[in-house]
Amino acid sequence: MDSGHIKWEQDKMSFRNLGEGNEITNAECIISKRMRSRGGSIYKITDGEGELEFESHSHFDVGQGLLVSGKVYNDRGFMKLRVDSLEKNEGIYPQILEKIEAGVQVKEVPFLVSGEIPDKLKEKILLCAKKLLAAKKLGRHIILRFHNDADGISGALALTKIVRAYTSQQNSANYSVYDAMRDIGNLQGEKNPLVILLDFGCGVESAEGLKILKASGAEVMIIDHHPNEGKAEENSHLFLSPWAVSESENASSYVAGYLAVEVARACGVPNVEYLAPIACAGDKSSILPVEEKDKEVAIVIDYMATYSGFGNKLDFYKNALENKELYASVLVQARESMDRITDDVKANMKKRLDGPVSVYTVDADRIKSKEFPGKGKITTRGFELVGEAPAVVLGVWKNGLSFRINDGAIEKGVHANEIIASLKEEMADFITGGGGHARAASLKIREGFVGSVVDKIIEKVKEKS
Ligand SMILES: [Mn+2]
Repeated sequence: MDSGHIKWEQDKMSFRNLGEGNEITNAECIISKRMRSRGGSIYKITDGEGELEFESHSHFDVGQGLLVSGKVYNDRGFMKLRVDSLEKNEGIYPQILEKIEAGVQVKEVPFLVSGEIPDKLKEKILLCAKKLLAAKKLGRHIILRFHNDADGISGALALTKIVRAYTSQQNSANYSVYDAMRDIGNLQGEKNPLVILLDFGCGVESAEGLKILKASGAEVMIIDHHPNEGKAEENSHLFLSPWAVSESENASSYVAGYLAVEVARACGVPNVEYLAPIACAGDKSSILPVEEKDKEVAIVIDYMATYSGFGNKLDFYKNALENKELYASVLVQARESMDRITDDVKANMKKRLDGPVSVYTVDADRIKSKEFPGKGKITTRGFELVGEAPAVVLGVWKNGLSFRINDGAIEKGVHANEIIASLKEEMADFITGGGGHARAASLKIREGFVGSVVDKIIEKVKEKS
């Protein structure tokens, strides 16, 4: 058989430049869409450069690789294929995906934030954009897991303006082995799925889950701004993180929602910019101007996220933000809850170290709060009360604590993530988990040992200042 001849013909015969009457032989392609029609289905196929349609009574899944032969005809303006032969082929997906990714056009718009970090992230932002646009063209199956706060949720709202995805709320900063098993289970039978983790996944406690997910064959994209202590680049295929290009503790301020908005803008999504300051408001980042309205939206999202469970779909938030009455009512409740705790926080706050960097604790178990505001927000409220002098505020409760550290203390080299890393080594028996940013982080501690961990933290702050 003259296989060279067939190869030559295929090289010439791209779906892009096919016309009526052309014949194709064993063309490699992928089904990118299935539409019902009377008595059967219309399938859209792509060879990575162009698209064709064919009708069939057989069932094929989206993502199925095929070798097709047939003749092209014009059906009221659509180029369709009268199929002579058709053979399933599982091996060609990656090369066609690669072709599509190489061919999609992204928009190079100036970023919303200028500076070294966004400049260095440009290439990764464009790669994420290409991957998502190509995924859309190919009808790829996508799972989008987003962190359950204003940053993660506004980022997810931005990404779903690019592609349709199965969205699922993640009520933890770690991607656990359980999470991996659940995702792998849900992905059974899906061809070349893409899993996106947004605003979480960088911690050491995510590494094992990520390894398993990656080994399952899913492609993994991580968009996160948490310090990359879990070497997430090794356990993912595409890693968009300010920590990949910077070691400054300010890297964290390039929040996940902001990064997602830049990806959406590179995809040409209009009117997506408004989500970036909401993400910044939620995570207290000042890379963009944040207005009162952004803070409002962030607190509404945070309030709703606190009361909603794992796996929550994104539409829940989208609908609430569009429903004026619900939005106003949630805002009132959230603000009242925040105001209500202020006196409690003042009463339960103690100065534990008076020095160049002071340390305060807030006993979060004594604050009358239901689920909202949670421990982190209680700590933040304490933090807002201490003023400008270099300070560390620790919200403490029976089996954990939360750090908030201000600029003055950061400048003196007091970084929560570094303290946590050394505590994990020195007090491995007491500390059961934790992580976070230089300015904001949290620890899980065995009950009964929170006091000794606080003492140790005070010692470490003293050493630095
Ligand atoms: Mn975040």
